[in-house]
Amino acid sequence: MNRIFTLMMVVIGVISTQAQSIERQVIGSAGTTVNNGSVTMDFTIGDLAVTVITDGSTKISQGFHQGSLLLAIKINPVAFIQGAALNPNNGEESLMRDDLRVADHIPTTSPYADALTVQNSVLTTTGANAIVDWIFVELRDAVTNTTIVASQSALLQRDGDIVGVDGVSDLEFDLTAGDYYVALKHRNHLGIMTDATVALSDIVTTLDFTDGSVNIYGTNAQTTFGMPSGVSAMWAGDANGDGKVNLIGSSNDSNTIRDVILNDPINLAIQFYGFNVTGYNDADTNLTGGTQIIGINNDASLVRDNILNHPFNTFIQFYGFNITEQLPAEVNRKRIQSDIALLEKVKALEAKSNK
Ligand SMILES: [Ca+2]
Ligand SMILES: [Ca+2]
Ligand SMILES: [Ca+2]
Repeated sequence: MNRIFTLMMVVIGVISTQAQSIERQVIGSAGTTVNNGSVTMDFTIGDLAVTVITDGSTKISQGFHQGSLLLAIKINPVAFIQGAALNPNNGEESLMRDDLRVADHIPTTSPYADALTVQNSVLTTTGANAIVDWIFVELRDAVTNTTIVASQSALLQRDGDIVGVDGVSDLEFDLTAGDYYVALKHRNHLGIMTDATVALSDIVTTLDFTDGSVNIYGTNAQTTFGMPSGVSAMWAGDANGDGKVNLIGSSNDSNTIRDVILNDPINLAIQFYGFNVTGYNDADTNLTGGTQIIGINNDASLVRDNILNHPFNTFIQFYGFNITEQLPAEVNRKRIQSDIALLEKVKALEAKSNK
């Protein structure tokens, strides 16, 4: 109590000192720390001049203290991943399948870089809000759309809602309100991005990528093949995650699926093409919980069917066709940078001629 009282006296002392000085009462535009012997004073952005006094073990706050300038952005993206939407459960044609969840194959740690985790209890939810798989959400810079400003792993529900790791909440990003591109990625589906920036704020923004209400970057970035009427989905079949779906040629997805089957420890000696590798595997393109190359609805036939049903290939039916992920490429970023450099040169020339 004595120490607090002493500190209170210091605070009062500081206040009375400052009360005589008008300039010290302004709201600070920058932060700093003043250390005066055993007492430290903190000034942060937006604070009145007197904020925190501490002797190392006790802290007293004085005046308006602004903890953070950031308001979380909230979004509710809605998307379908084709692999989980094909061959829906009877009577649930408008929902994706949750075979991975039912078979207990969804890892509690995200397969994406941030390695977020989900509680097992979240994966017990059934019905429309049951979890289909992990998905990855990016917010990109409004000027340079290859620059990822923020990203996070999220959970995809059977009805397409993309939610936080609690399985129900809107996604939150610690960013100031503003315009961003929103991109979605999945480990064996082709990623997609909004064609334009979206104004995001702490009031939740719903972005439905399935119903045409959001224009999507690129050409045929999504597919309607095998989907319910009026629903677009992210292309399935990128078993090796290289941003392409292809059946023949080097690094094709069909070979990846075959290799997973032939290299499975249980199948290594027998090399049985009909072997079913169960578990969470990127080669399981239709998310059944098993990777197969022969038999009905096998994972390689989905790759083939997608290639033959791409709008650019339905007429020719070329097996060597590649479906390419429609996300802005590095080349675009370089082009923007060179455009900026050119613009600066023009501005410099204009400034010269105006002299
Ligand atoms: Ca839902
Ligand atoms: Ca691929
Ligand atoms: Ca499968």
